[in-house]
Amino acid sequence: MSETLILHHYDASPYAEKIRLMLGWKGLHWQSVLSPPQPPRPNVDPLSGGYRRIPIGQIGADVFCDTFVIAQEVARLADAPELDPERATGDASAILEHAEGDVFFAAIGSVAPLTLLGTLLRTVGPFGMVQFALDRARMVQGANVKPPQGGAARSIMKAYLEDLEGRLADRDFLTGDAPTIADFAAFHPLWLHVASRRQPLDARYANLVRWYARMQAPGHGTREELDAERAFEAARAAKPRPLPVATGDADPRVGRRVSIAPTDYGTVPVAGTLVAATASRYVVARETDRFGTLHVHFPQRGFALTEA
Ligand SMILES: N[C@@H](CCC(=O)N[C@@H](CS)C(=O)NCC(=O)O)C(=O)O
Repeated sequence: MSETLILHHYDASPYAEKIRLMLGWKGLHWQSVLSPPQPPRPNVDPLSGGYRRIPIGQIGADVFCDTFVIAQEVARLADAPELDPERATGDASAILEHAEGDVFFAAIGSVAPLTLLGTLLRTVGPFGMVQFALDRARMVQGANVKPPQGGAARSIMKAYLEDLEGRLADRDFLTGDAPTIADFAAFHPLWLHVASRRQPLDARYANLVRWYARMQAPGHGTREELDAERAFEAARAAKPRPLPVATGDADPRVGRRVSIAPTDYGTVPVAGTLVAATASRYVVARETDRFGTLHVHFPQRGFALTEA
């Protein structure tokens, strides 16, 4: 079984940038399948069973939804436990949660609407811009979180920049001398902010500006472009890997038909049979005509499992 990570993503995706930089820091070779910036995503929907967010990871017949589990896979492939979000505690865990909570949405909500439209126009063209804006408006309407906008979003961003600037006063990375998952999680909303505004970080935040450059310096590792058919072949040719072993009491729902969906936004469910539940992860088996059995992995955190 090939142990190369396939990343289904699009270049402008900030969550994907978090993973691409982790791959770069660890000098890993990985395979890239480019997805459209909004559903439908024929390159990956058949594998995931309809999970709507990006990025999605794939190793053979195992499919990884959400950067929590993708980061765990990168940590495993690189033998780098500091990249595993399950191991983040204290400051690292607080930074991660904040960056991927309010700050992620504030990074966009704080940008003037006309500037944002200009950025979209340059990135995806006029037709793409309309499609994208309609898709995201629908996604936000159906969400269980309310993204901060305008003044509220700007205050969140200002406090975030100041907090990171202070943390970096006496160290190269947020929790010490080397980057951990906290640095990658803190980075990607800033990357989104910089890209959306089309302006570099304010030079007043000198520590932050240096850290931002440091984080980007290694690049993305060795990226090999694949078309979707090659990723499908990899799924067809492999069997799912052995299931993780749960510690503690077995989840009574293992073996039952379930559906699983994010609780915050993009809440499209995936259906299958629950085949494993560890302290942090669910694995759902999907029987498909096209690829045989696939195992789709989700974090427990931020996802709701319902019995079918
Ligand atoms: N918690 C998810 C969040 C992923 C996320 O929000 N991704 C954005 C793109 S960066 C997304 O999927 N937006 C909607 C879409 O692309 O359909 C993760 O860590 O993977």
